[in-house]
Amino acid sequence: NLSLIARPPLRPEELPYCPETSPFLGGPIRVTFPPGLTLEEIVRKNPYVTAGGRYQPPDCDPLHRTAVIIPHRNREQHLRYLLYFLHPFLQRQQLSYGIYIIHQAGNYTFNRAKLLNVGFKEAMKDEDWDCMFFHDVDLIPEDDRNLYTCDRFPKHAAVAMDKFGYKLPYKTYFGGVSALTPEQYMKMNGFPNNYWGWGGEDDDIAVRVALSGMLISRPSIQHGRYRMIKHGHDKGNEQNPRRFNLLAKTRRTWRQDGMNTLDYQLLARELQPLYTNITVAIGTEK
Ligand code: UD2
Ligand code: MN
Repeated sequence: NLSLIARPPLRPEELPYCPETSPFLGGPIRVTFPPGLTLEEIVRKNPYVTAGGRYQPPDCDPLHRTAVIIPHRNREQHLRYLLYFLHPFLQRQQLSYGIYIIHQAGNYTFNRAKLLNVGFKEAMKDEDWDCMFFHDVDLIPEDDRNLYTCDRFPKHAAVAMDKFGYKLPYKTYFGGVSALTPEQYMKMNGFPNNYWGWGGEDDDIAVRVALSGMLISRPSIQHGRYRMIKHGHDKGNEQNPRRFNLLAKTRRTWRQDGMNTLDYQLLARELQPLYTNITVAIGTEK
């Protein structure tokens, strides 16, 4: 019975600022996957989340506004688990936040980085976010102290994943979860639009960070821990055979490919209870 669900209270005019460190942080998170989890159950557990997957702390004025951008196609179960963990996690950090699912329409080869560019553009239409988190659908953060806020430099957050033995696989690794301010994002002309299929786009992004004169910031190995939900290779996201050639040219191409050349067709924008769904046609490889 929906009428029994607690409603967020009206927001008083003046709220004190939220504290620098949230009192709700609990440290390590026990990540297990409840069988038969439904979206309705997640909605019930997050009564303060409003349409489109938005949230404001009820009793203090947040210091940070973070948009979480998730590239997606055909990973409904992973999405459910991510939402189940991410909503309470972000609330414990006392953030103002919104969750955006960027859904690639059609069956053509997947393009993660281009979807992230679309997510950036579409999320910024809603609000002046001060931090964008670019988040794989299958990565669950395992520690509350992995703050979903931005740093002085582009942040690579997924530094310690179970699949890599909880350490960085290589020094310039930038995959999984990363966070940039809109200024940092525009300074590097966003992400590449021309990586179709699996691989290489994360390394290209790391190269763009360096080429635009920035460093990589990272949480500690104790805090930046993630579990990746086990999965096989997706149909429609085969290894990109061009990735090495593209990477060799990034130095020459990054200014001509990115946010300044992004084109796509917005097919739908829906305010779901737990997220804003952006369905987009992003075209095909040229
Ligand atoms: C690694 C990186 C990832 C990316 C990818 C290469 C990790 C943890 N992550 O992921 O950031 O650089 O290599 O492209 O090392 N997706 C869909 N549907 C699909 C295919 C992909 O939703 O059919 C999305 C989804 O958010 C997924 C992400 O794209 O998490 C990356 O794809 P993946 O999980 O198949 O690749 P993986 O785990 O090797
Ligand atoms: Mn994955």
